[in-house]
Amino acid sequence: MFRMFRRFFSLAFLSLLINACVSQVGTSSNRVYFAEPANDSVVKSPFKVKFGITGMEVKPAGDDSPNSGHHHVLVNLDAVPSGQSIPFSPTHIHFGKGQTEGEINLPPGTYTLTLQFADKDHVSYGKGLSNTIRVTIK
Ligand SMILES: [Cu+2]
Repeated sequence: MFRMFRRFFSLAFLSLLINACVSQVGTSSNRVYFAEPANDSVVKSPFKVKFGITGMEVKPAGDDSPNSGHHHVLVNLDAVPSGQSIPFSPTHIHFGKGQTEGEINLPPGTYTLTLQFADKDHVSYGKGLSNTIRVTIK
């Protein structure tokens, strides 16, 4: 009888462990990316940016939906660490209406653009929900 219990509990534990692994995988598949422009492309200003996302929902700033937020494009800046607010500045562009595309105007040169996803209060989800490309404006 005791052995059966032990077996049952170890099986239950094992399935918990597997569940934990599956949800881990689910979390790490959340990502953001530039659908446009392509990395290392040469574009003319103003140029169109188009954002892609998996595993999260795009909502306007202030919206309380779980697992949601809005996009930001950071110009020549690294991802904002998780839990830090994204400042409002000319190089921190907020798409706070929940836009999934937009237009950016920059003088000629080569730039890094970092797409950064953040919550309803503009608090960053960190590097895991960011993606950096390089573009040259001619
Ligand atoms: Cu924002």
